[in-house]
Amino acid sequence: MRFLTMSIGTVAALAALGVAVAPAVGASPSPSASPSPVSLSSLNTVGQASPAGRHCVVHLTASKPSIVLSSENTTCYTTFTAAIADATGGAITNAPADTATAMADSDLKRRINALNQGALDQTDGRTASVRPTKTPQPPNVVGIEYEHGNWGGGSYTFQSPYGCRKDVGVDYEVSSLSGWLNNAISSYETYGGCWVMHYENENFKGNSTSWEHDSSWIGADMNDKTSSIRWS
Ligand SMILES: [Ca+2]
Ligand SMILES: [Ca+2]
Repeated sequence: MRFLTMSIGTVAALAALGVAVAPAVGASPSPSASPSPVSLSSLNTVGQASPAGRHCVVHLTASKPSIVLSSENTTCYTTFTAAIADATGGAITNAPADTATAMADSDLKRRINALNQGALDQTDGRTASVRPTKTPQPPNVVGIEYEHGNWGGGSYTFQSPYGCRKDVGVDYEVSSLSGWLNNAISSYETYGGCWVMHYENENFKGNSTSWEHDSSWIGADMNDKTSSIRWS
């Protein structure tokens, strides 16, 4: 059961921003299944039929742990396989092409979590050994957000330099979603020892979920309403 923080006042209708961009700069792995990123402008907005290219990766950085989704930090692909290859820095290139199949793969989850050094034990949701890296290591994943329930449909994978740390209140946050992800999230997962909280409005306002690891269904109160997210 989730605790809901009731908002006071009128909730402003948040239009999908329809970001029009070129593919993000940078070397992304190019698995054969989907070598080319697609621009955010080619993706649909909420309520339209799902086109190809709905699997996006958001690149969070230590220097900017709080972001607004934009072309500067987001790259989208036609398959989940390609998105996970990007998000893991090329460490995992054989994730299933669709999310529902991928999330039924417990070994895939283990491998994603293994990116976070020493972070395999999530029994208490935390790991003592997760901390800023001293030496270069592969990118981590803090969470994946899904368009539909049961981890289906399009996806947004949030890549980070390291997982969530015990001594940090909020490790990463997105203050404003955009494109099709805004008001579309129906299920989610976390990795790297992170918990996630979803908020109805931008800037962490309005109703919210509680801090959770994952959910196959965000619940009727928050379904297709999330506009900002925090990981801790
Ligand atoms: Ca949805
Ligand atoms: Ca919203």
